[in-house]
Amino acid sequence: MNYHLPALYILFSLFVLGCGDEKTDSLPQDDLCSEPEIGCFDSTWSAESSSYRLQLLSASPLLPERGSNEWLVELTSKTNESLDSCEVNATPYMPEHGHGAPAQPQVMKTPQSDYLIQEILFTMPGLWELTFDIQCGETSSELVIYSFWLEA
Ligand SMILES: [Cu+2]
Repeated sequence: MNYHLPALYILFSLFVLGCGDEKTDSLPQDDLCSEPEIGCFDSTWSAESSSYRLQLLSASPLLPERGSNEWLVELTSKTNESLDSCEVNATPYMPEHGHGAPAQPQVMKTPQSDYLIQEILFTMPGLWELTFDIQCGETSSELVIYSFWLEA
């Protein structure tokens, strides 16, 4: 597994998106989301449970697409302490359709204690809900949820 791939993808994506685009310093996310009231994808999203916070560090592709997506997330306590010996599971779900993804994403802890989530399979446009099940040490697990609208 190559932990440096997401960064390369992002650099490449920035280069491609930057060409011929007036807004070279920011991604035209609003233009790409037809349902801002539901929630456009935020490339700097963070989400919390009562004890934990997840922060997206990078995504490949940079904006989610149908097919396989890869996200790198940082797990900390809500007081911003780094955490060790935690297990993270991610489950995609479409609440409006009542179905999930055809396979469970693979989660790999990186040497930096971030979590690389691979094979997040978005099969169709619409509202997607990512539920992250976080278990640290002997404490009971908590759920962190992030939802966004996936464009066609
Ligand atoms: Cu669906």
